[in-house]
Amino acid sequence: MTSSENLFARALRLIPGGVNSPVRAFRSVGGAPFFTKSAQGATLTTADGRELIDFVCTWGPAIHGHNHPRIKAAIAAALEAGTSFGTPNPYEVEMAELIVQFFPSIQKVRMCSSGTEATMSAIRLARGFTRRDKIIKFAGCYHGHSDSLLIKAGSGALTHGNPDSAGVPASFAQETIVLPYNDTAAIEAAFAANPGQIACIILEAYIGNVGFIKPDAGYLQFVRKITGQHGAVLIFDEVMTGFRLARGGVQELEQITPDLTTLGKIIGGGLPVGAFGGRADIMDHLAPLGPVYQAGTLSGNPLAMAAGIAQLKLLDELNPYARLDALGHQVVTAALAAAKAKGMPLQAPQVGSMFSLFFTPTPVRDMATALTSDAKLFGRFFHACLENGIYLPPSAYEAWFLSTAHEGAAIDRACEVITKAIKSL
Ligand code: KE4
Repeated sequence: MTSSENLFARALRLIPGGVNSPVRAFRSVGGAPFFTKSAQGATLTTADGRELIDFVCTWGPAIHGHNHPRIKAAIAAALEAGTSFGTPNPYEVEMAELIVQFFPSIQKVRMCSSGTEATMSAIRLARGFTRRDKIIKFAGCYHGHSDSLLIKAGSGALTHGNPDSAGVPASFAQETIVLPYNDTAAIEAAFAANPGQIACIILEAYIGNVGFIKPDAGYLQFVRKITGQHGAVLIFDEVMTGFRLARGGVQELEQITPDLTTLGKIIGGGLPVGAFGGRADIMDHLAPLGPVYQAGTLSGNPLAMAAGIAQLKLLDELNPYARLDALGHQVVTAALAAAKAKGMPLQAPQVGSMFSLFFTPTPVRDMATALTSDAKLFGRFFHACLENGIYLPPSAYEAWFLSTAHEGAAIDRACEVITKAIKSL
């Protein structure tokens, strides 16, 4: 096995940026990415033989740690029967039954192969169901890379967004209204300025993609109420938070019933997966029943379903949420204590096994306040941790994740390193 440096040099010749997903390239923290040879529990083993305690957890799926024996065994058993059939298979039915059991708001569900597919399909479904074109998303929320959603906040609350990515036609961007998160007046104004035109609001109810941000008290209840009043579909994007923050995600914590929910990550047990589901009267607009087309060669893939079923059953058996919250609290408590001792401003929002550190004196409640965080300082912090065997998300604007496998030695070691790293800044 060659070194990360050698692998990266070869990758750069053939893969744009040397990576198959941009955040992996370390562009915002500097330096070159390492390549992972294997993963077990809370640990990654790099191509250079280094062992790193992992706070990315493959961006969420590894809630029981990497390569869990139960999930590995489930994949192996499914593999005996083949890898893909292109027909309905028994695993899909079992997965659908588990999802509706965990998420009471989901009456019907459709599987796909990524979170991007799930949110893209949910928006098309909301547009087809309401026969309206405009959608509302929030600055800082990331819902995958479909054209309608790669739109950054324009200036002012009601401005139609400007494409965040080249290649998104202005005609697409004009249908996406980007608002500041945690701002109820902005939502009211958007509905008043676009009467009868808004198909849906899609949001990360707890944001994980600009760092971790919680909603103000009552905000989500407001969003639920105003979408109901205007006949707009409320989509909770729980690709990241679903099954992670609670058995039934944020909608269980907040006791809110969205119209549609998108899922991914954990339900694939580490294999490619996505899902969207919700009210049956909306879902029944999907082909082959209704006029909204959506499809996928590998949707409901038996290996991914078997892995996800094993993962969800393990969650049901272990009910690890209090343990995960204690672990997350242990990390942010250590970081805040180290920053306090140094007189360094630090925000450390945390719920369960999702949290992040913002190097700013400003309480973080939306993208604008998140961007007051010192990203350069985070880069130095990131590398001080990596040098001492702790791998954090390689961006100041991502949520950290941990797993049940972090309990014990790994979390203690991580708190030690994080404390020392903050002191060294
Ligand atoms: P995927 O298409 O990457 O499976 O899912 C898109 C997506 C949708 N919704 C939410 C709330 C998400 O967090 C994501 C993907 N999350 C990123 C982490 N910030 C994936 C990491 C990456 O892009 O490589």
